[in-house]
Amino acid sequence: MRKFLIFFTAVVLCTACKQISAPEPVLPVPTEDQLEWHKLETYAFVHFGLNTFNDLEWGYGNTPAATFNPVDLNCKQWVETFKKAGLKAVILTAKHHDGFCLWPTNTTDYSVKNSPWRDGQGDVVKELSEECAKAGLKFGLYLSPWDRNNAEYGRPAYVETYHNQITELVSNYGPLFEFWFDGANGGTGWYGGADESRSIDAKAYYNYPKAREIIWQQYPSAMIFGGTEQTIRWIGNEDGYADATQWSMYSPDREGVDYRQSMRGMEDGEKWLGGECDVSIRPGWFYHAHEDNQVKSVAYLTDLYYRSVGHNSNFLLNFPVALNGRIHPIDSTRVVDWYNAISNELKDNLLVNASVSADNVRGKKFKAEYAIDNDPETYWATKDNVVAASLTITLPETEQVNRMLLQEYIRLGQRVRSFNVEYLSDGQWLPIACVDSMTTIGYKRILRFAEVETNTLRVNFIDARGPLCISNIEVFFAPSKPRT
Ligand code: FUL
Repeated sequence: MRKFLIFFTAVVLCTACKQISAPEPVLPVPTEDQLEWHKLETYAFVHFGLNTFNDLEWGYGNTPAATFNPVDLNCKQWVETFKKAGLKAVILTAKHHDGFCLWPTNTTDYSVKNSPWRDGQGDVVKELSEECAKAGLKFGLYLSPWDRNNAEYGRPAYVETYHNQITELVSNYGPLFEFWFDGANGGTGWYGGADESRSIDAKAYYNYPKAREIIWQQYPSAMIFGGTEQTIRWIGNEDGYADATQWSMYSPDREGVDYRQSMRGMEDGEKWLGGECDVSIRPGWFYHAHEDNQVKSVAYLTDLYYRSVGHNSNFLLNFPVALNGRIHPIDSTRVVDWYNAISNELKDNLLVNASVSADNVRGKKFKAEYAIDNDPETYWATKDNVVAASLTITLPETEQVNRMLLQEYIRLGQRVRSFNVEYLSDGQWLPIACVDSMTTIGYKRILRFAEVETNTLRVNFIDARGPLCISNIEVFFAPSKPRT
C-alpha cells in the first residue's frame, strides 16, 4: 500500500510539473537569427547599375562602364526615404547579371572604377552601408551569381572570382544581415567577347557551401537567400505575396515539388525557412522613365502588405533608383503614404484593457492573459494533447472592428492548422466574414474582415500540430477613409 501511495504521489507530481512546464517544441524551430529576421517584416531592395543608364532590365554584359554616371547620387536620400517608410533594412544589387560592380573591386575592370562617376573614385556599396549604419538600418547585398560580362563564366576560374567578390564585400562593408543569391541563369551573354550561350548546373557550379563559409566567417548571423544553403526562402513569385496558408517550414530538395509550393510552405517541411516576398514598386526592377506613371498605388501596396506580412512572410519592396542617383519623388512619396496608411489602419489596439478567458490553460505560467499582454515572450498555452480550444475576449466597450492580428510563439515551432473567429451580436455568436481562409498563423497573421460591432470576440482554434502557444492577439478598426 505504501509503495502504491509513493508511486501514486509521484505520478500526480510528475503530471503537475509537466503541465506547468513549457510545451515540447514541435520541430523544426527557427534559430535565434531566423527569429530576429522575422521581426524585420518590411525592408527595401535597391536595383541600380548600368541597366539604369541604358534603359535595360538584363544587360548583356557589354554595355560600356562609361555610361554609369549618376549626377546627384545621394544614398542619404534613399535611407531617409526608407526610414520614413518604416522599412528596417535595405538590400543593394552590388552586381546584377550584367556583371557591373557598384564597388571598386579588384576582380574585374567592369566596375564604378572605370566610370566617369566621381572620376572613378566612387563606391556605392560603401556610401550606402555607411548611411545605413548612421541611420540604424540593417544592410544586405545582392551579388548575382550569373555574370554575362566575365570571360570565364561557366568555367572554374569564374567561381573563384565570384568567391573573391564575396570576400571583398564581406571584408569591406557591413555588417550584413542578408546575402541574396539570385536564381537567374539565362544562358546567353557577352562573356568577354565570346558572345554565346553558356549553361551551368547552378546547384553544383557556384559552390554555395564555400560561399556561405565566406559570408558566415565574417557575419555568422547573416540570412542567406537562394542557392543551396538558404536560411530563408523565395516565396515562389515576384509579385510580393504569400498564400493565406503559409507554413515557415520547407524541404527545398523534396522530389517533384513545384516552386509554387513555396507560397504555402510545407506543413511537414524539414527545415525552418521563412518566406520572403519580393516585388518592385514599379513594373521593372530597374528605373525606366516610361514607368513613372506606373508606380504601384497605396491601395495596391497595402493589399500586398496584408498578403505578405499578414500572411506570415517578410516583404522586400524594390526601389529602382533613377538616373540622377536618387529615388524618384513619385516613389518616395508613395512609399511614405503607404506606410502612413498601414499605420493608420493598425493604430489603436482595441484589446488594451480587454479581459480574456480560455477553455483550456496549461497552467499559471501560460494563462490566457498572456495572449493579449503585448509581450512577445509570454504566451497562452494549452495542455499536452489539447490542440483545439477557444479564447473569449471582452473589450472594455462595444467597438467597430475589422482587423485581427495573431502571433504564435514560434520559438517552439509553428503549430496552428486551422481556426475561426466569431463575435457576439445580440447574444448570438456569428462568424466574421474574412477575406481569406483562417488556417495557419506562424510569426504573424493579420485578418481583414467585414466590419462588425461587438464587445466580445471568440477565437476558436480547431486544429494544430501540438498544444497551442499564442503569444499575441490585437484587434483594430481600420477606417475606410483616413481619420481626420
Ligand atoms: C530576378 C532577376 O532576374 C531580376 O532582374 C531581379 O533582380 C529580381 C529581384 O530577381 O530573378
